[in-house]
Amino acid sequence: MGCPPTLEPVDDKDGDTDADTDVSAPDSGPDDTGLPPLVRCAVTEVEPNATTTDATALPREVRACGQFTDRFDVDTWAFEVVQEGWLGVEVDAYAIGSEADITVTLSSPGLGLTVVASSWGQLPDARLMLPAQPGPYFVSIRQEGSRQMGGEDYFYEVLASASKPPVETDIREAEPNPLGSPQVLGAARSVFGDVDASADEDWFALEVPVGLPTLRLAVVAEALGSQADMALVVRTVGGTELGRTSTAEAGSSIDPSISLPSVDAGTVLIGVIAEGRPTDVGAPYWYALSVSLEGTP
Ligand SMILES: [Ca+2]
Ligand SMILES: [Ca+2]
Ligand SMILES: [Ca+2]
Ligand SMILES: [Ca+2]
Repeated sequence: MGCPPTLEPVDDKDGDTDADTDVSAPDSGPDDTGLPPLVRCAVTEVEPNATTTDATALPREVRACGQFTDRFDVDTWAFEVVQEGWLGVEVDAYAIGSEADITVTLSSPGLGLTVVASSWGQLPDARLMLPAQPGPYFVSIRQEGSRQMGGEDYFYEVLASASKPPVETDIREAEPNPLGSPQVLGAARSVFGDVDASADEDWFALEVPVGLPTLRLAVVAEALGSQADMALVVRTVGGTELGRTSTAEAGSSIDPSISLPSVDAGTVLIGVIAEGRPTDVGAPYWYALSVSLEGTP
């Protein structure tokens, strides 16, 4: 197969209205990312490719194309990470007009990594962003649910790319950081952390000064391709709970945030609590916590 001939022009996000349909002469218009325009469908899957042994090679930084021949079709792609760094894996289907609902599994058997993504943010397509060790990686793409069909309307694009760190933070969490021994934030206003173990809780101690009683906390994780499902808890040193949120209650945002208008001066304890499955541990499950203190409006 090739790219579906019925594929409508796709917004290539470079500010013009044409699509980059001619892969031999990528659009030279300005690009939001500062990176060269992506080449689309320079690689197409080669069936059969259901397993890691017959995977299609996926060059980095290239949007490759595949199609589900029927609802049981599984497509496996293989690539190599040669240098430690942030890795992004995106699979688009819905976003480019496909009928397919997808589930994506990223694995690196030698590294003991297996992570499944089926959506990100408010979109039904899948995106993974994680700090990656060097080694061979596989992306397995299948359809989700039994009502799926196959054929030319059931296509997708997959991209594996090296990435800058998706967030900048002042400090990194230091495990162990249980409730009884929280990490002191000091002047830091943002922390990078991850889910180190099953039911991980990361606790931070924040000094609330007189005159800045409004405390706002926000976690960014799933919105940027982390698979971490986190909740936030705020309590006094004495044990009184001042606030709690969870992703289930977060409304329009998947990642939790909390705003407390009048916190007494003194130390508060901030807990970032893993709510995912017990196996949701390791590099794909990271978060950034940001903290702000303001005066009464
Ligand atoms: Ca296929
Ligand atoms: Ca296949
Ligand atoms: Ca942790
Ligand atoms: Ca911890």
